[in-house]
Amino acid sequence: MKKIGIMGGTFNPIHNAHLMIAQAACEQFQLDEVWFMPLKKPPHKSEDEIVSEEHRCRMVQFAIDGIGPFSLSDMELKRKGTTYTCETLAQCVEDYPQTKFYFILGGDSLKDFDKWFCPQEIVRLCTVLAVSRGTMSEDELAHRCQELSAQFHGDFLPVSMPTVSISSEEIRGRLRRHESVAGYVPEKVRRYIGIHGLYGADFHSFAKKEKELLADLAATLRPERYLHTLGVAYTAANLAACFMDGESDVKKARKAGLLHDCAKYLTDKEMFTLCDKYGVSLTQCERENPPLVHGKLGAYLARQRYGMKDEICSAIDCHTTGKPKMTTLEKILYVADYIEPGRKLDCKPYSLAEVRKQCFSDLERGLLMILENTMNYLQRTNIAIDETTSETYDYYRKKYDE
Ligand code: DGI
Ligand code: FE
Ligand code: FE
Repeated sequence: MKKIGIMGGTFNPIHNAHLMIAQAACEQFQLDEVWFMPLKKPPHKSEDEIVSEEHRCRMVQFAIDGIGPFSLSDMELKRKGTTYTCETLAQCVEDYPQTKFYFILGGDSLKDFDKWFCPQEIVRLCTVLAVSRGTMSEDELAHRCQELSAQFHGDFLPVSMPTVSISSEEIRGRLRRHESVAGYVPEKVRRYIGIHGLYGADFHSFAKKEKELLADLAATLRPERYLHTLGVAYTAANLAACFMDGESDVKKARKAGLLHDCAKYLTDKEMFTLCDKYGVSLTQCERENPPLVHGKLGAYLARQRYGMKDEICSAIDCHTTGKPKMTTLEKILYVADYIEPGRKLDCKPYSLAEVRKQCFSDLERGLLMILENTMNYLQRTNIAIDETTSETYDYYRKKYDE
């Protein structure tokens, strides 16, 4: 029988003690998995106190990234209306037969467990693992577990943990006072908080060195997007080695690749807000089609926050739509975005294999194939074609036909 631990919490923000608790529960009860389950914002708390579900989920994802048995569960967030733990657990039990569930509970919740909604139901559905967070000694915890087990006719088992007095509240306080939270939260979470300026944190000053740049990107882009970014950087560098002059061009192409989707860490709403804030003007078509916006905003961020030069910024600016009369670097970025090794695209009429070969023998011919595929895709899927996309296609089609 599979054993799954559930850690419910607001995770506002998630921190290292949460990870240690999950790890201790995992080891001491041989759990196969631990699900981190963010809970909804109670209606009486304000947005300042509890950041959005999206931010909390992304921080959890970054915190557990690479830790095999840990995963994010949006089960509670997906439920409609007011939710109660006992109902979510009942759903788990129903959805996952042949599984034993362990509900991991921190010391303070343990004190007023009897005031929870339907505590008997929770106990009937799963074993409760109780963790003391410094407020109770091991003996007191064991005693409290016995009391609760007797009172609710269920299993309450203590998890032993070294005392770590980190709390989300303390972290928010530190951030408000612009103190460092290094060591309190995983590094990616720390960067994420800084880049988004959450909890009144100092807005992160963006990195210039490549190592820092990579760390920033890894902490903000979703993992697939980060891998795509590395693929584009790698491909762009190789294309530059083929079609440009020297070492410095290869470096430029690599930087352009790394930063080309740097605005993709934002939601559509956040992108529009930042464009307004920074005075990045958008066309009507861009307002109606958010996927078009990240190039322009990315170029702005590349210049203002990462200190990139014009050549690189203009390549980022037009990497989604292209434009007539592109420079070699602009063509390289546009093409690399399409053919990087991790891409899985709906490619018609030219297959990705064909396009890749062509790009490395004749860059402009490859570019035209991609434009043709893109026009074909946009028409088939009924997506509004941006003026610049069709102008670019017409321009290179005509140039090639001549
Ligand atoms: O950011 P990536 O996913 O790596 O790739 P990209 O920058 O080429 O963006 C691809 C997205 O842009 C995809 O969702 C289709 C969209 N797109 C590209 N050209 C046009 C377009 N969307 C509209 N509405 N019109 C276009 O002409
Ligand atoms: Fe892009
Ligand atoms: Fe891209």
